[in-house]
Amino acid sequence: AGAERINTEIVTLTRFLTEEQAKHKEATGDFTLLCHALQFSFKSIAYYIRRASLINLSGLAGSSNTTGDDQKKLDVIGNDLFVSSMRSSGRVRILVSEEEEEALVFHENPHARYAVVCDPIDGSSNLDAGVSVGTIFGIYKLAEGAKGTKEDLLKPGTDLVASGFTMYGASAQLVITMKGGTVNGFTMDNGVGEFILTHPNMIMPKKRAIYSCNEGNSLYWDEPVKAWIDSLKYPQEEGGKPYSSRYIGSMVADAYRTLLYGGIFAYPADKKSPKGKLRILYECAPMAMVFENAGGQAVNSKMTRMLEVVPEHIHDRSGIFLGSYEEVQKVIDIHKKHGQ
Ligand code: P6P
Repeated sequence: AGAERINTEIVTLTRFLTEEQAKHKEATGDFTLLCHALQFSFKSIAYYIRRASLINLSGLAGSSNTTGDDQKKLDVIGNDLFVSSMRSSGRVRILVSEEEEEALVFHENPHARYAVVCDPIDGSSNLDAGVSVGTIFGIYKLAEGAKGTKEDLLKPGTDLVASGFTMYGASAQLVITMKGGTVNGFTMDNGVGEFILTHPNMIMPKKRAIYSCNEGNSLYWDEPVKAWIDSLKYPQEEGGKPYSSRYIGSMVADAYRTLLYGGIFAYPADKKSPKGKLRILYECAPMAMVFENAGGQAVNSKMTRMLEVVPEHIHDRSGIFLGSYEEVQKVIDIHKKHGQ
């Protein structure tokens, strides 16, 4: 009596997925099994990232990926782990990865009904500096009779059935959301080898004076973007205070902070990257769904709702403004003022 009672109401990701499945009477369990394979790949990737410096996994793999980015050894290992986990789940028909030029069609899973898009290790250029990197993923359900070709994936993010990311920071943090659902954050407990629900029903602050972008690109920005940034740095309203700048250069880390604290992350399309830098399928759309389900919003450089943007090819890029509802609204309003 009187002893500190420990919290025995522990919700693991495994239990969370079981309870989610129970809400859908028509569920076959395929989605649940796919998510178990997903969580296994996060655990495996986390293991190698933590040991990278110990077993000489840092540094370049001496190869480059589909778009000429130098591949780190961990990029290759992360991709191989992810591909193997998705293939062996038996529930994935087709997989698009930043590290694979072509979509991978799993002929051994001819009746599988899901397609997965992913960036196995996003932000890996920061790895050797110990910066948090992450895996970004999205899950699409294939239409009846789909042939399982990459065209099945040239869809708007509104078709996503689930999306999220895992950030490999002090501990592995998984954020996942289902279509029309809430956003839930899980923290990896290495002691029991489970993701534990630590951030149920994440709701973003409506506004927060933090902006996150690479101002080293200012020279290339168009007028509305420059006007927006200046309005944050040199507030015109009486008593207005300048925003804080926070930029890590790893999308998952910048996105996770923005989701928790509020504010806005931006990677605008500009004169140097006219289509933007970040990829629609496995960076922009999955993040946009998480942020919308947490009460925020996400638009591209034309101020189109990010989830309605359809990629022209599987590695297509886009500008993106992602964050608290009112912070993104400021960008939209300034673009309207500039006639865009
Ligand atoms: P820059 C990392 O290389 C990445 O793909 C994202 O994770 C990150 O947000 C962005 O590029 C950083 O780009 O041009 O600021 O280095």
